[in-house]
Amino acid sequence: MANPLYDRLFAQHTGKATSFLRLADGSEITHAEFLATAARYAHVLTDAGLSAGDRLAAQVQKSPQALALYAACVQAGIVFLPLNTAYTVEELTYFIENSGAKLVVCDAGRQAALMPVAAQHEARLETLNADGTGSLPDLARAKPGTFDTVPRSEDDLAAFLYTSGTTGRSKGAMLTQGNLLSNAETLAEYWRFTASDVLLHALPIFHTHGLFVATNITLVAGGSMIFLPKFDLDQIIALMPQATTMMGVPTFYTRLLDDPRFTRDLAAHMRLFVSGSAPLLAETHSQFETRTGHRILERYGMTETNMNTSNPYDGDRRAGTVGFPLPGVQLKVSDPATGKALPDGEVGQIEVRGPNVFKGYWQMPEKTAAELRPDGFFITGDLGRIDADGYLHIVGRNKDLIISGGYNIYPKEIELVLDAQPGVAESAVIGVPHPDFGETVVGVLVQAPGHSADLDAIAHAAGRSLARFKHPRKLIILDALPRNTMGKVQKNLLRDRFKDLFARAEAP
Ligand code: MLC
Ligand code: AMP
Repeated sequence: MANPLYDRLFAQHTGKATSFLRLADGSEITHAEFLATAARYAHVLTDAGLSAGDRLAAQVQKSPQALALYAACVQAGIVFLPLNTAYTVEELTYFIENSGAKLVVCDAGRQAALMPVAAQHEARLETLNADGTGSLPDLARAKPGTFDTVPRSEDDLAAFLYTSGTTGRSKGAMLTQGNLLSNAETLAEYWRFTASDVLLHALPIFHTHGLFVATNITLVAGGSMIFLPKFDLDQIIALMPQATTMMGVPTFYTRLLDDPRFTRDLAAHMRLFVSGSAPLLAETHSQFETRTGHRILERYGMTETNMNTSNPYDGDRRAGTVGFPLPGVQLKVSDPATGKALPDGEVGQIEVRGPNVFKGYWQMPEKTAAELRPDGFFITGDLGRIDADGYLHIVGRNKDLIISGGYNIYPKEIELVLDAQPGVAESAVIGVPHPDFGETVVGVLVQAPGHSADLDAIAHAAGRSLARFKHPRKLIILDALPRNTMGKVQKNLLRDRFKDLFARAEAP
């Protein structure tokens, strides 16, 4: 019986002594070793009582073992729910509760804090640390290195990725085997990945970009990855001559350009640089070409849809555009008020349909219905226009969202925390330009009459509830928030007023 995702990504490498992962210390893990670890983990998971369709929530540091946990879930038909390592216990509690995870895997450092949460939701808890130790690998040691793959169909769920929303509540995007597989196959071909590719992998593996785009494509093509725990400029520069491809968020590319060691020679061996998850400035694109001779290939995607569009591999990679719809993906730009398709050249909301589009939000039928049309088109919340040559330009967002260093931050979630603080009457959270992260978070507060807000205490409270990357980098007190005649806060006026707060010369 088949398990399409496991068969295509992993089973094809069974027994291969070829290198799959190269680590920063120079050691290598073969496909066969990797698959044996995954099979052992799959035994641990099923012995713990998990079966096909159950959820496993993992907040673990990036490591070969963490990736093997993903493979184990695919092989056993378990829905993999990877979580940002920056999330606080408060944030994790929601994900565990909402997903109904049967097993939580976390770093030993988080075990004490998460044990009561897991217990309260009748989930088991195992540990997996950055160095590959922990109770999960301990249990796995005695297990066989092969596992009978659990049959699945393309329509079965493979992963949940949580994405926040404009109401401040995170939604679990349900991704099927077919969603992941179709996109990996399309991209591997579109970007010409082969078994000789070596991908410099410095992205986190709890998001679409690092897990599904980078890793799944490499697996489909049979290539290998230089697998780094995080983006470390020195490591990237040292290892780039051994790689052929890299995928990154724009911050990767601006950081490289800021370093004089990043030269044409250093990038000479590279075949392809891909950028996505946030807008790449046209200026970065052209500086990169001047420095290295490479034109960065920019593509556009999101958690719910995987990748939607890409600049061409062979044709003109145009700065400031995200290229054309991928094969199999239909895209339209529609009028937000009527939903009707607009002629090319006009700005409207971007909608996409295809085998890449998710199944819906976990246990949130109204939210699914609001964004996923009955005819299969998903309303992305991004605003764009298609130019005369068919290239898509993303010109803005129809959703209140900040993208900082490739991480999505929903202002509402932060406003709820700020509004609850003593002395705060109301708040507005905005994104302002930042030289390193593209955008960063600023909180604007209005004090309650007769009260004064303690900014240090507020920053402390935010630290307890929210992951570090969501913290306002600056809190500003105003007498009142600008509002339109309907009473709606005019965030555009605030963004404009504070746009130079982090201008390059004063960047922290
Ligand atoms: C880290 N920090 C951030 C941050 N990353 N703050 C805001 N935004 C971020 N993205 C915090 C750290 O906790 C630290 O806090 C301080 O900022 C400086 O940290 P740093 O050492 O400079 O950051 P670093 O660890 O180097 O991380 C920056 C980064 C990383 C850009 C390399 O954020 C990253 O890898 N981003 C990629 C995100 C990604 O994969 N997105 C894909 C989503 S999928 P302090 O104060 O404690 O020092 C998706 C779909 C699609 O969007 O289309 O792909
Ligand atoms: P996420 O929900 O984390 O998957 O983020 C998806 C969002 O990132 C999209 O809806 C876009 O707003 C943004 N995004 C992804 N790729 C690009 C890109 N190349 N240019 C501009 N925005 C992008």
